[in-house]
Amino acid sequence: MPPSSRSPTPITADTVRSIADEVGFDLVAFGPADPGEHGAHFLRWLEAGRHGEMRYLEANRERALDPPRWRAGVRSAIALAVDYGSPGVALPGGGRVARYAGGRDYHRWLRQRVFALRERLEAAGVPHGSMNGGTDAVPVLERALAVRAGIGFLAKSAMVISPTHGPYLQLAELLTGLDLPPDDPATGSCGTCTACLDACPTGAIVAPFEVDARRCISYTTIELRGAVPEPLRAAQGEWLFGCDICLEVCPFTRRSPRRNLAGIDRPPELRPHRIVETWTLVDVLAMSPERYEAEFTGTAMRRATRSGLRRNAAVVLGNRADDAAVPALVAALDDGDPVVRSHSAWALGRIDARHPALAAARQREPDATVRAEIERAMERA
Ligand code: B12
Ligand code: SF4
Ligand code: SF4
Repeated sequence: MPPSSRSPTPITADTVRSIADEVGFDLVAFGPADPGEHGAHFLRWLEAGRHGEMRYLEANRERALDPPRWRAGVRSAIALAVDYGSPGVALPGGGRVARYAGGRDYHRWLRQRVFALRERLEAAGVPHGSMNGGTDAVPVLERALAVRAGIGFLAKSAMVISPTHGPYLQLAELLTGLDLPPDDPATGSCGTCTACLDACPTGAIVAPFEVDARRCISYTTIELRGAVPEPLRAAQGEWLFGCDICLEVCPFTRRSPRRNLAGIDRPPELRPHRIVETWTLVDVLAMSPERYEAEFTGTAMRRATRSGLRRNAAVVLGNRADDAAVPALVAALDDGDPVVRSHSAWALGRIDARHPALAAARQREPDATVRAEIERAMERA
């Protein structure tokens, strides 16, 4: 049956809402299945190169602008969100992790909820194969769909902020051929506030509503492979994975019902992972491929890769300038990964630029890029 002949809707909007609630979504709203006026902004952003090396965004461009290319016949988006607010996530002894990545990988459990919603709707009469959805790793502009459905308003930090739940929202969506009645736009706005623009340590929020990913710590610690640009390393501060500063300073953060829930009081999928409860930055820097596979599987932190996580750990150790990290950084100057060697040299240079291990490493270093990094580290003396 072609999608256009599916009206009237086989189930009511209230039924969809109550199923979404039952499968575990905190917010649900209906809106158009396309990004509308957000599409032009996305194109300008891509053309300005603000996506850096995230080539998948270019590759998905057509489907993001025109979701029926992803699933024929879709008309309405069921926009969904889960509040993941928490008091903050840090390794013992230092090294912060963005809240969204502190527990089990949300891509898995949230996608399962989207699929559960889809199955329940199919059982209720919505034709099989007429819906498509997911979270994050989907070729749609999730913020655009969420804003258009009324989950929240578009904030100057580029976050979608719910007037009732704040910015700590994981977004998901199910695109359908149903004619669901659109919800009203969310109330609220940033008004005259500029707290996130002022607080962003790298100036990544280049204008209200616009983030240059190349400067964003979330990009440099998660998506970027290879070296973190030197001028951004000090600004990375304590962040081992991701960054929450533009959310933490936001007055709407107070609206998150889960923001003060710690440990066992949290829903199981949002509880802190054993890595963030027991590992140190030195453990991350020194982890073997086997330990990485055994421990990071099932976490969102895996996105950064073993090399990226070890690189990030070196940067944070350098920023902390803790003498206790020196033996681990010295050992890492002999690592097989040139990215780890170069960032460890940078970190050691910040703690003790006269350390004899730097001069010795320069002598034996086979990689010209790493050698140059060691020399810059020694010049700080
Ligand atoms: C690529 C990406 C990133 C990149 C680029 C982010 C960016 N702001 O551009 C990087 C790696 C930097 C990143 C960082 C983060 N991300 Co991210 N990211 C994505 C991803 C995969 C694609 C987003 C994208 O296409 N960006 C390109 C820009 C142009 O589009 P956009 O961010 O959607 O912004 C829209 C609006 O800004 C709008 N717009 C902007 N200006 C204007 C002006 C007008 C007039 C109009 C009409 C529209 C408009 O146009 C854009 C398109 O709709 C989405 C998942 C998805 N599939 O959508 C998650 C997603 C956006 N990220 C998310 C999160 C949680 C984060 C972090 C908080 C993670 C962290 N703690 O480290 C940070 C926040 C940084 C920030 N302030 O944005 C959530 C956002 C949830 C929310 N409440 O908004 C998403 C939706 C993932 C999810 N499923 O939950 N992310
Ligand atoms: S996530 Fe951090 S670096 Fe990125 S825009 Fe927000 S405050 Fe800036
Ligand atoms: S900190 Fe202020 S300007 Fe930034 S998103 Fe929150 S309300 Fe908007």
